Amino acid sequence: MKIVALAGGVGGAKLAHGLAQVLNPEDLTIVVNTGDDFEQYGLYISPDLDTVCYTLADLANQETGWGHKNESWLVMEHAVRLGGPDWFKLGDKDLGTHLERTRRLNNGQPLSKITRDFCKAWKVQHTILPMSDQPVRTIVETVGKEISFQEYFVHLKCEPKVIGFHFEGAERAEAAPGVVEAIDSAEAVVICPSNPWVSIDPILAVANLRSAVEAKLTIAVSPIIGGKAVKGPLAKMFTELGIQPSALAIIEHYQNLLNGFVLDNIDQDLTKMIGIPSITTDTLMDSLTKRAQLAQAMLHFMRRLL
Ligand code: FO1
Repeated sequence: MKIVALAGGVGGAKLAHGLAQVLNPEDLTIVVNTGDDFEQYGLYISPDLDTVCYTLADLANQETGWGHKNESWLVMEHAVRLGGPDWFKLGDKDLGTHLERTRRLNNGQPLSKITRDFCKAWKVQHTILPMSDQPVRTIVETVGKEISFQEYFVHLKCEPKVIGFHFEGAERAEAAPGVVEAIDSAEAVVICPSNPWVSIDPILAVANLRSAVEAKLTIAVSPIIGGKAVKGPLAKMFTELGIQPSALAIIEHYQNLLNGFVLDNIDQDLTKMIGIPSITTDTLMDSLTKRAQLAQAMLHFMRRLL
């Protein structure tokens, strides 16, 4: 069964990894959010692409979910000692990725080709695509000012009160080569348990992507379990936007896009309030095996709906 997964952040990377464990390379394409991308030390950094690639390559830091495992921090230490910014931690191995990506981008190579070459080098067999080769930047609208995603998420530790989001460049950005084709030829689309506002909405904002997904059987996994986010500011964002954080709020958010929904077992009581087919299972991916088990449960669910 050919699947396209939309992913961003650590939760997205974990389910993408689970799907990669149970699907052949030709049956899975992962489309990744690039709205978090930004520049630091003159380097182009693409955190969600790196988080997904490192995770599938078994290179990811297991504690944080982002950056390399067994990392060293010598370059950053010296740069900070000279007065460089210290709030966005860049490990030595990770800097190798940013140096080479920046070099290639400066030579005019598109992000999608760079990602393909990096995946080959990292022995990632499944296809990982940025949502677009053109820049899209997630802007977090907070009381009194608009801030870039990393400024909000890392530098300000998600403290500012959120009032909205927008995605600079999305209206001009085209889907990266192969993205629409992968969705069109897939049996189903999986929306990973990523933050809908800042990890999935930027992908759906890129030209033709929402309409391409709408034409497909689409299943989402709730990133909210028992009213709480597994990781990150999602529940806080919902509350600040006047929305009760719950798996039901996720279904509301995606409106008519979903044909099926996957909740955690502890949200069993919510299923009677859901108007679309749903299943409950263990959605907390706190082990490699559980990533594959969730992916397997989703494939069974999809086969029932197809
Ligand atoms: N997240 C943090 O909370 N603190 C960091 O210092 C940090 C550094 C970092 C470096 C490379 C990278 O690929 C990701 C990094 N992240 C860090 C995560 C990043 O903020 C991502 O955008 C989140 O994972 C959400 O997608």
